[in-house]
Amino acid sequence: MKWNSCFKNNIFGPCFRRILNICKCKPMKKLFLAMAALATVLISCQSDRSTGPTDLAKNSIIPKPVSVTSTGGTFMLTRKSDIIVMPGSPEEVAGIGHYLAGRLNPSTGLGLKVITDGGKPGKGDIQLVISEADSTLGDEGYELIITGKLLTLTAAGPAGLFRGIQTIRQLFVPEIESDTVQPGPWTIPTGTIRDWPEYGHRGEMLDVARHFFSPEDVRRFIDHLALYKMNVLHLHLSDDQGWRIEIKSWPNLTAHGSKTEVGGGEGGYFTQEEYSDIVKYASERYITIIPEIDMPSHTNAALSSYPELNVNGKATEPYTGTDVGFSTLDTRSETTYKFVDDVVREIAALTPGQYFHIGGDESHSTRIDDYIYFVNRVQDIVESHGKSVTGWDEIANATLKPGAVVQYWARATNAIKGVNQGAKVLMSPCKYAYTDMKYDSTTVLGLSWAAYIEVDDAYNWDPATLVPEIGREKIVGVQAPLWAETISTFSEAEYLIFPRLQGYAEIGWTPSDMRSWDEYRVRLAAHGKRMEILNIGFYRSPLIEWDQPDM
Ligand code: TNX
Repeated sequence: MKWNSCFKNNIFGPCFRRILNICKCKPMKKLFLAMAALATVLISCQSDRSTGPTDLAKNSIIPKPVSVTSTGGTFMLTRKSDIIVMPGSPEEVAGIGHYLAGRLNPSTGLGLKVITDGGKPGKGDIQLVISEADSTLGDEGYELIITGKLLTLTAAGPAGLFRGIQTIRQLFVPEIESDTVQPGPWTIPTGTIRDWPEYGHRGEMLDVARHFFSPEDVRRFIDHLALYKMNVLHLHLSDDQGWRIEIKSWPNLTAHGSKTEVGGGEGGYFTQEEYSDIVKYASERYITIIPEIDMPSHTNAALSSYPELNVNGKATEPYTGTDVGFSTLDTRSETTYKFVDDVVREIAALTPGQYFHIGGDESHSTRIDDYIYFVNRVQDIVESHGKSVTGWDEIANATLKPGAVVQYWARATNAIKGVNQGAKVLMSPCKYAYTDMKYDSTTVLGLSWAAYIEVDDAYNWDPATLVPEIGREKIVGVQAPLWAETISTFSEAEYLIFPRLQGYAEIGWTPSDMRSWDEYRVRLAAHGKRMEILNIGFYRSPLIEWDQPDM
């Protein structure tokens, strides 16, 4: 019997005994045993490389999929693999195919092509199918059937296919994310994944006002949101320290109001063209941009750009500190409402999403009756431009319009007031979901007024039980804000955002009874390498055993 087959067929017993008998002395026996162990390891490694992983249940996908069934085989991408788009699919599906090819080709070097002319799928192909047959999947759900021959991704519409592609990415080893050719082989286990989100709103907020981040930074961040199946990016576009979006009818907002940021840096702003490019880039990833103009407080950048917006008619000085609540628009002046109308009109015209965020937080220098009058009028303006209102939880003190969404960040009593008026709630509780909070007392960046939020704190909460009066049916989803007082580069932003973002993504997607920290932390560990390859400057939490292999 050959040595190789002796090991491969695992019939160690007779082979071993015979040889051990031949090895008369102890050192020889020991040497033989050591060689045998080494050979076993080498052979098993080699067989792993040729057959690949076979247990789909042992995946590290974040957010955790709703259902996974393993069939114990292996699917492999090869030079013959292509991406097949079924004829008759909406045009967008070919775009999604090209997005997938763009993710897979740089690292695999396999040159997968997108075939749209009705070619029959062959071994190693990925097939993208639109079918409404399975209504459980909803708008963003998908089904992935992986056999030894074919990988078939089915969804009711393009958004579901796009989410499913993120699962395909994560099934491969982290090196799939590389932008240079890696050795492979490119194998994944066979089986079926059926998956859909718990909540329709899963997002992050980026404060580009306290410090400005470039359109390139924002686009890169959108790519990272996409990888974790998030679907909303809320942009906090104005605050005391800077106005960050071009408004053509009020040009001094950017000519003057954009030139500052916390600490005295040069600030910046998005031209309308740049903003539209961001919106388009996000929508190609099935991510909706929610623009926020924070009012009536958090408005010093506007107040210093236009004297007529101030109660006393005098422009304020630019502000580069970190206090809050000291500024207010003149809520009883028609000029203010002309201003708000122009701003909302111009931004709404560039924003396809349903919501316009009116801020409304921390208006400590606005009298409560003025505040309520203001929020009520601004809601009318937002509605007149075809958008629904969303705002920080304080807006629930006004009379909310049907369809309004209250973003709970600080006061449960406010959120409950909103619910009692029929509004829905977006969950951003500052004690769990504020990504500008430090991880612990040693974190250099960030603030700590709400809490220290370690990676387990960020994961271990359930939006549906956080506030007993606000049940699951009232909640639209989860959003984690990143306030930018203490961060001035995007790699600093990444340090605070990752790896808490993965937890928020999973809270938003995976049913709470399927989530457990002990199981999640093992999956998260496997994302360390992936984040490294993607150059995400994440926080290496001591709670996670990083550097484990991906599967
Ligand atoms: C509170 S959260 C704010 C922001 C600050 C943040 C800092 C909210 C609606 N308002 O203006 O940037 O705290 O953590």
